Amino acid sequence: MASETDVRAKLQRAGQDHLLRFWADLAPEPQAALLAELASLEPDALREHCQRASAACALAPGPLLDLEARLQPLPPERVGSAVRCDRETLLRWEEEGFRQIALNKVAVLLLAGGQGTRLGVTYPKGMYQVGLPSQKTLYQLQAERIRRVQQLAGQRLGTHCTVPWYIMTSEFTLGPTIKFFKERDFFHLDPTNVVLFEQRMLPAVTFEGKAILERKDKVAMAPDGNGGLYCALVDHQILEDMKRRGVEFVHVYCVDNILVRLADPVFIGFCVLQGADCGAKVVEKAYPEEPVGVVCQVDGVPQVVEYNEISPEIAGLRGADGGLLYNTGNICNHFFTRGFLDMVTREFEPLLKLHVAVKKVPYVDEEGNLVKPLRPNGIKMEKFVFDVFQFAKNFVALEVCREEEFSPLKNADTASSDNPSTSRRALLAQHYRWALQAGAHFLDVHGVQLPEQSG
Ligand code: UD2
Repeated sequence: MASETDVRAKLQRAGQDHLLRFWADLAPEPQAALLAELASLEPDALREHCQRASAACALAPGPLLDLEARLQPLPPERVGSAVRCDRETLLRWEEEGFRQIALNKVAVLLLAGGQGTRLGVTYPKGMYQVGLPSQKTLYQLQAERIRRVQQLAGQRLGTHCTVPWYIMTSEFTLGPTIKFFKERDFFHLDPTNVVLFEQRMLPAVTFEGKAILERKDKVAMAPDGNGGLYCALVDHQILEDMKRRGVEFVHVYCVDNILVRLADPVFIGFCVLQGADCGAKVVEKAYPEEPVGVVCQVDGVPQVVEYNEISPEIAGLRGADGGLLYNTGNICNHFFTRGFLDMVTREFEPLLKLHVAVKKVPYVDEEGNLVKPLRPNGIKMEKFVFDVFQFAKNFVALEVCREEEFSPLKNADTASSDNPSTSRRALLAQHYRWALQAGAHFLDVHGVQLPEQSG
């Protein structure tokens, strides 16, 4: 193990030796823990990270400047619609998707390294249950959908197939997620087909470019954003694992959308038949300020402009038909070929933009007292999963029906939208519609048929 002297010298090189200022106060065990944490930070990378964070924050967090002139909606030839296409086309996409699944060429990859701060839970969001009668959690719903899509593809094509489930976690979510899956017998999935791996963490930094101590013996660290995926794929040899299994297409999605369709055959089939290397599902934005990224073109290249980086003026622009000009809302459902991911990890990852998030980061002050700041005091730097779209040779987007596919759980019930109640209602309404379509009637307690509701 590295000695205190070595670590102190490294930190001095990085201009960060204040991280050891409480060293003399610590007992041997916390000393060892702090040393281990600090030893893992490479001095040049640490110095660069801190300088970059402070410089990027000084520049101008918030709406990107001069965006309006550089922004355009996606050209129509890049966008398909599962809402407006004819039935035959939809069935063709679906058939192709099922075929690829049956051939074991499709995997799903869950981004589950987030901290769920807005929802206010201390455990991974996937373990949350929104109060369904079945009491199922988000993880359970997802696991069951994987089993079902495997079964449907297998039945159609007479094979026995597997959709491996890759789950990216972080220091916060790995341990509890593994425990949760083990205790529930991996929801009857074969554990060898559930691959959990961990993304990297980065220090939170003050506006002056100093890494923050959250305790005398602990640096304030945060996951490096869902775009940390690309480093994590390399760190844990995930693409090699995919190759070994014959996986060619990956459906990447975020943990909190209760309606998510894992390995959605329509989406997979659409992207494969378009010859896409990269794709995104979109829904029509509900209102200009909705917290979803906008899938569009910047300087003629497909990109997502995140909701906190677009100005209200641009978000509110209307087209000739009166609808929002930038109405293709990102629902964090992405399609990548393994080849594309391989290229990104080898060539493009270092070019990914670092996005600045200014947050309230608890810290210890000069006297060693724990402070919970009332105002933002720290910078967290994050990469975004969709920032690789610009490197695609053939990017496509597929519009899907919001009611059927998107109801994210972001907030606690105290907020008016994207909360446990809205998620619960969205799923129950979907099941109600399915039951009606299958010919079911709903009766009241007296056995009288209830009028059909729109959902
Ligand atoms: C995400 C999209 C946004 C919109 C919205 C729809 C990004 C960057 N933004 O915004 O454009 O589509 O979802 O619901 O994708 N995560 C990690 N590691 C991290 C941080 C996050 O795995 O370091 C995961 C997180 O667990 C979640 C997903 O990424 O599954 C999205 O993260 P979020 O909820 O912070 O993103 P949000 O709602 O700001």
